[in-house]
Amino acid sequence: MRLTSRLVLALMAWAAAMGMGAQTVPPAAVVPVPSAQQVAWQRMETYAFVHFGPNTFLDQEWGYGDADPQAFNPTRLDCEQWARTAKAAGMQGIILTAKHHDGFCLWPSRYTDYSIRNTPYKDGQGDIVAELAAACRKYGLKMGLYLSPWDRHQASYGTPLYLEYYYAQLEELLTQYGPLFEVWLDGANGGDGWYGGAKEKRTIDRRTYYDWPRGRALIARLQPNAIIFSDGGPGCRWVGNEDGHAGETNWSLLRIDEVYPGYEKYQELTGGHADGDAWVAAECDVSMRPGWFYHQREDTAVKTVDQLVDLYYRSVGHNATLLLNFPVDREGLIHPIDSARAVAMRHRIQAELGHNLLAGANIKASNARDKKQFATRQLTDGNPDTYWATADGVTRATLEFRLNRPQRINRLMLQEYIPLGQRVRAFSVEYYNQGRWLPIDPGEETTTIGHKRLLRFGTVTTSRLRISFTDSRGPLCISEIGAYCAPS
Ligand code: FUL
Ligand code: CA
Repeated sequence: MRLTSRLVLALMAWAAAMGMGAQTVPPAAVVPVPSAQQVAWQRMETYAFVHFGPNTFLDQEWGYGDADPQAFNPTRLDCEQWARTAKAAGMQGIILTAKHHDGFCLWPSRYTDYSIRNTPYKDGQGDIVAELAAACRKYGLKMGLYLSPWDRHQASYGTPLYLEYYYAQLEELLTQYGPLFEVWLDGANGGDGWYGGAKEKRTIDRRTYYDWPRGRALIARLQPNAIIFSDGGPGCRWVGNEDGHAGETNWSLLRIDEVYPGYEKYQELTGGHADGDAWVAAECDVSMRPGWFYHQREDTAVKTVDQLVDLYYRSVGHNATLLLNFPVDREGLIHPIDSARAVAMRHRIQAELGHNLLAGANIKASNARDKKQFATRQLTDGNPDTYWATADGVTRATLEFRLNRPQRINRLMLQEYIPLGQRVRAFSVEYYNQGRWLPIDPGEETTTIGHKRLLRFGTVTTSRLRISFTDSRGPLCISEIGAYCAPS
């Protein structure tokens, strides 16, 4: 007994000597917090979307549901080419439209004839979902699937019977193709369609018709790691536009009970709800071309590398993920213009953000939780799981970076340690020039950070940078900071 208490005293003295009188326990979480799956999902940052189906062959965006399956005839389809393109573009996964609104299935579903089974492709023996799953495995990519709730082919659409059909198909997709990282539930719902020949307009109640609690439970049971995308999550949310950008202020939080697939207050989805009670980060879905499906006339309208890089800054750099769509062409391939641009986008981003000028800089913090576990050097170690934190009750702080020599700087990256919640509400950046601190103006609000915030600004030359966090929902937990010089 006496020995133990002496040991404890000795340990306490040692800890005090080591400067560990400070708090060594992590800050308490600021709720809501993401699940481990949501954190892993957000760290994927960019992944590909593929829209492909009868629309590709009929030059349409929204098939009416009456297309002849014989029209679907890709002659050189190669899911490995899609996977190689995504990989070369630095993407982490691919989400495929297994069924779009026209109701046509790219896998041989047991529950309908309106599928690949009745097409010339591989004489009806093909299964593009399976082919993509194999290609993703081969190239180390994750796979996600889009199963349109709206089905303009099915006669039963609008009745309770359709739900049995829809969920039976979802179950096929959830069980036959290995792990899925995301299940995409589109918000476009109801309207006119073929509906088994009825050719009429059918409107459904977007809040209640699909019985989403049932769908969520099914996904949770069969693919517990899959993130469910919809306007209101629960895994991740639509960002409220199809242009590829999230709000400058972007909370990964949502008042989840207010939002449902088909929600129309788009702006709220762009920035989230600062007072949200659920973690539902934003995903920016956008196409390489004006349309989601391939149209030859759009070969001249593929987004430029400049546009794509801009979108990266405004999606990933605004605390969202980037889901970039490739309209696969009639041969069944990603068009060479699209793949070249996507790969060039990645190279440009690497050139702009590849070399952190703050690595090795001396960092002075106005407050640190302790000198070891939450020390400032965690800010530039390249590890998203280590972070600098302030003491309990400290929600304002400054960080000053001193470089060995003056550097040209025109990009800044900040990351919060989101497993403990999204905290920062406001910050500002300054640089030191001839004896005084001058503001850096990125031309956008410097409010939220979240998983990642990227700022672009005119080049400054300095050896000192200062970041002031001026408002936060709790003690600061910052995992990484980087400064860069993008070539002009
Ligand atoms: C929308 C759909 O209506 C489009 O056709 C496309 O699939 C896009 C990603 O989602 O809501
Ligand atoms: Ca770190």
